[in-house]
Amino acid sequence: MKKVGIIMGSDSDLPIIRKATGVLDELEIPYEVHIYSAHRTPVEARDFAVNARENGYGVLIAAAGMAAHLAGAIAANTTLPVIGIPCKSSVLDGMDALLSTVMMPTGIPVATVAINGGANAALLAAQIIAVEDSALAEKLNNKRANDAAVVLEKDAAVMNNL
Ligand code: RP5
Repeated sequence: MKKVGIIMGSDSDLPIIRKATGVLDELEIPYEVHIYSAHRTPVEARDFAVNARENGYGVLIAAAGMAAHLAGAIAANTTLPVIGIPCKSSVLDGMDALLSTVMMPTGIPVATVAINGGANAALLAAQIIAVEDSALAEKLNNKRANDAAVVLEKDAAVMNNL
C-alpha cells in the first residue's frame, strides 16, 4: 500500500496532526510525518514534494496556519494529490489559513478540508488510496456504518436525557 505523507509547518500544529494519525492508525494505513515550512525551510519542503512519488507516497497531507502556503507549495512540486488542512493558530481564528490554502490558482489544485480538519484529511487520503484497494474500501464502509450506529444510539437515548 502507498504511504500517506503528512507535513506540518510547525510542531505547534501537532494536535491537529494527531487527529489525522489516529484515523490512519485505525485504518492501518502507513504514513510518515515531517515538519517542513514553506517559509522557514522552503528547500526541504520542495525536496520532499519533488521526491514524494518515488519515495512511495500515494497522497500528501499538508497542515499549516497563518499565511498557510505549505499545501500550495507542496502541490506546486508534485502531481500526487495534496490535501490541505488550514490550522487555527492566530488571532484570525484560522480564516487566514483557510483562504491561503483553498484559493489556489488554476492548474495546481489543493483539496482543502475544514479548519483543523485533521480527521477528514486522513479519511479523504484513505478514500484516495481505496480507489485501488478494495480491502481498504471495505474498512471505510465499516467505519461509516459504525459511526452511523453511534449516532443512532444517541438518537435512541436523547429523549431520556431531556
Ligand atoms: C505556520 O505558522 C505553522 O503551520 C503554524 O500553524 C503557525 C505558527 O507556527 P509557530 O510560530 O507556532 O512555529 O507556519
